Amino acid sequence: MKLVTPKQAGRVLNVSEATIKRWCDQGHLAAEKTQGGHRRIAVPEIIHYARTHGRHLAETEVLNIPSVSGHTDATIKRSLGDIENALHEGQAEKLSSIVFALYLNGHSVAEIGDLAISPAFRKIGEMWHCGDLNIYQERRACQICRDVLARLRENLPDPGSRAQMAIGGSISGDHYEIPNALIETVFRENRIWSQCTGVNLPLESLAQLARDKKPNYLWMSLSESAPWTSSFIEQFNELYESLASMGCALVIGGRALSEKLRKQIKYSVFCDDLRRLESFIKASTSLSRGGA
Ligand code: B12
Repeated sequence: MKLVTPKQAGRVLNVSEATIKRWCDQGHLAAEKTQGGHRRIAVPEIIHYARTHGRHLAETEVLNIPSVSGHTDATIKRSLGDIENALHEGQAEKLSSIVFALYLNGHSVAEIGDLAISPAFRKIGEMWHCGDLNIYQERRACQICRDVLARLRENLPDPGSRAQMAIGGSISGDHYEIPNALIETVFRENRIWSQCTGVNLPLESLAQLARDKKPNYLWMSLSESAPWTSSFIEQFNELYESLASMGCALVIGGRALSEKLRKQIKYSVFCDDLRRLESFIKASTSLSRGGA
């Protein structure tokens, strides 16, 4: 993780080096100390500070994050057209700048996913359907979106060694990566270690993964209808039972989960979007901490 000096942090947050040192010493800005006793601040902590205190970031190149100048007042509503353009034109830097700006302006990853990225991909799907977009543009849009989300995750505060863990992905026949990349990022933003293990995974392999890693949450994104035969449903429900006996929540969501199917399968929570997932995480983590 990239660390910066108080002087560099001051340049980025537009305050003096002395102010940064004071914030560190008062615990407002998390800092580590070098062996020589000098303060060093992790980039995600600076981003978190700016976001929670409504401060604009200057000289973002010091932090090695995308430039957000030109998007400092970005809101989801105003940015939607730019996100669509960046995706179908394959402009990775532009997409990064907008997503980082939205995040810095206080939008959660769940909001960015539900209200900007998902609608932008729906538009891409419509354009592809009407022949206005080539297949390579759709594939490239997925690639840059995954890269931008990975870069955002790198810049989220460390959940800490005692944090919970979430793993997940999509089952055989389902190749949709973007919902998984977003879910991974939503967990991470909510201070839960998360890892998407991939798409098109046999159910048995996900079950083995859960036995090996013993996560607190196992998510499944179901965008493409699986062959939901009675034996597959039985296998699915057995997975739920074995997760429940380990104290692991099975979190499901995605376009392919019809109401009829949901009545036949067992799960801990169904989320039709990422904001629902975020509420579930917040409720579960507050319960596990003994809160209301
Ligand atoms: C990209 C894409 C693909 C890519 C994906 C590549 C990749 N690397 O991920 C690939 C190449 C796999 C693909 C293939 C096909 N596709 Co396609 N695809 C899309 C597209 C454009 C975007 C999908 C996407 O990623 N959206 C972004 C995500 C973030 O949004 P979302 O899926 O809505 O998910 C949200 C929620 O559902 C929720 N969520 C989802 N899962 C979960 C899970 C949990 C736990 C939680 C909490 C939340 C959650 O969170 C998200 C944010 O709100 C859609 C268009 C659309 N309308 O979505 C078409 C679309 C889905 N595809 C379509 C078609 C026709 C196909 C093909 C059949 C094309 C073909 N002839 O080969 C194949 C099917 C192959 C297969 N077996 O899967 C049609 C489906 C039509 C239909 N009604 O069934 C669509 C709608 C395009 C269209 N307008 O015609 N596709």
